[in-house]
Amino acid sequence: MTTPNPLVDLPVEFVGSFPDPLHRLNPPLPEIVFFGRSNVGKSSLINAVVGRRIAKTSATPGKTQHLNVFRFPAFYLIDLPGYGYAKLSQGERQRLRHLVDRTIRERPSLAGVVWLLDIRHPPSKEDQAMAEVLAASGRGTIVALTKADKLSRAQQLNAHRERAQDLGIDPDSLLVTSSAKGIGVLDLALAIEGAAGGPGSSTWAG
Ligand SMILES: Nc1nc2c(ncn2[C@@H]2O[C@H](COP(=O)(O)OP(=O)(O)O)[C@@H](O)[C@H]2O)c(=O)[nH]1
Ligand SMILES: [Mg+2]
Repeated sequence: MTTPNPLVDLPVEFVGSFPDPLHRLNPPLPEIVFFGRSNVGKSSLINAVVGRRIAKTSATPGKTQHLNVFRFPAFYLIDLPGYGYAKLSQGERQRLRHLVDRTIRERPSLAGVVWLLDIRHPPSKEDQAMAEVLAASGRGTIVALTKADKLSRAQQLNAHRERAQDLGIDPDSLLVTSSAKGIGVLDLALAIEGAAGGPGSSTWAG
C-alpha cells in the first residue's frame, strides 16, 4: 500500500487576503508559508499538495499583492505574492520584497517555509536576495524545485545537483517536484504535516 497524502481529506477554508505581513490570525496556529518568483508554479503546487484548487493559477503573473490565508484544522497555509515580476514598477517590486521579507523574518507562528525555484534556471538576483533573507531568518525551509516534468529524468538529476551548487546547500534539502506529474507532491505534503505539528516539532533544515 502506498502512503496516502495526509492533507487531501482535511477540511480547508479561505480565511482572507491581508496586506499587513504581521496580520494576526485567530486562533493562533502554526503557519506554513509558500513563496517564490512569480510564475514559478506556486499556485499549482499548493493545489497539488492539498489535492484541490484553493489557490488561483494564472497565466498573467503579478496579481496577488497580499497574504492569502487558508485554514486547515490545525495549521494555516499562507500563499505569499510572487516576487520578481518584470512588469511591476520599481516601487511595487520593493513593496512586495518588503512584504515577503517581513513575513519570513517576523511572523511569530511561522513553522515552516516552502521556497520554490524553477528546476531549469539558476536563481535570479531576487532569488538570491530571498535566499539571504531565509538564511538570516533561520526558518525551517524546504526548497521545492518546480516543473521537473519539463526535463528528462537524466536532466532532472543534473539540474538538481546544479541548483544545490548554486545555493551552496546539500542536494538532500532540495525536493524535486512537478505539480503536473505529481512528482514530489506526497513528500511535500508529509513535510508540511510534520512541520505543522508546531514550531518546536519541525525537523526541517534551518
Ligand atoms: N509543465 C508544468 N507547468 C507548470 C507546472 N506548475 C505550473 N506550471 C505552469 O506554470 C504557469 C504558472 O503557474 P502558477 O501555478 O500560476 O505559478 P505562480 O505564479 O507561481 O502561482 C502556468 O502556466 C502553469 O500551468 C508543472 O509542474 N509543470
Ligand atoms: Mg500564483
